[in-house]
Amino acid sequence: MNALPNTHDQYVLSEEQVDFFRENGFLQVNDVLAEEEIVELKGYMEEAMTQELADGNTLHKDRNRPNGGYSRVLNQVVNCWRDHAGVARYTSDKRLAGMAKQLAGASSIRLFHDHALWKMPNDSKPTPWHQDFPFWPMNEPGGLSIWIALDDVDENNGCMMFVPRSHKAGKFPATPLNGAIDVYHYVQDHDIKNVQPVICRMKAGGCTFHHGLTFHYAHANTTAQPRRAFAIIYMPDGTTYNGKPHVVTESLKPQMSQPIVGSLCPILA
Ligand SMILES: O=C(O)CCC(=O)C(=O)O
Repeated sequence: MNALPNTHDQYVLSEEQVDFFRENGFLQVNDVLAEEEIVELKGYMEEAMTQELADGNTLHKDRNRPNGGYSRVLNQVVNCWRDHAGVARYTSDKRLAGMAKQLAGASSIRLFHDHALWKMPNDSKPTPWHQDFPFWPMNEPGGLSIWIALDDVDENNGCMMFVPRSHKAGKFPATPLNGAIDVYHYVQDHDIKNVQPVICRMKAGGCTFHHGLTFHYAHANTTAQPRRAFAIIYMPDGTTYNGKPHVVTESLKPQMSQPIVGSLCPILA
């Protein structure tokens, strides 16, 4: 997909890009962050990650479990923006949220959460096929993610892959992402099993968007360097709570079937 005009105020996706997303459930957009922004965000993320590792708050502690544990798939820190004001600038960036709003076709879009997604070298495992929506405490499936590459990514270090149109196949069961179960096997009776996945290789500063119901996967990192990505999950304003326990909503205490709102899920665009 085309690079964006470097306006620094607002990014407007073309009708073709929006149509592509609506039809296929994902969209690659190159050159979303300028080089100096990539350097800055990488620095902020390293600080946020180092702090979390020191506090023992990442989901990386099970490295020696059978199947390698989740840490062999990802080192993940959720809601870096709450602890790092520099990261918060990017999490609330109106250029990024504006594109998400356009793709969702929403009148306004809220933050659900951000997360650092580091795929570490040494016995790295792929992120197995999955949909995100089954993990979210939301009734309506309008949420979407932006996944920003902070390093150049390809099949060797963990680029993403999407199954076009799989967001139209409905919601499948959620399973742990430690690589033990490949959720893709649930769709064996569905037409989408015959659809060729699309590999999204990118330069640092490029991004993909994916719908919460789109099946996606990331390759293992076979290089000697971490693969660093920053993702932000957005939800259309008015998205309601389905009661599922979730680390993001636990302090908000939303009411069943009521909109997820509050200072930790602000409107961003
Ligand atoms: O970064 C990865 O390996 C996977 C990311 C992912 O599954 C997501 O952003 O929903």
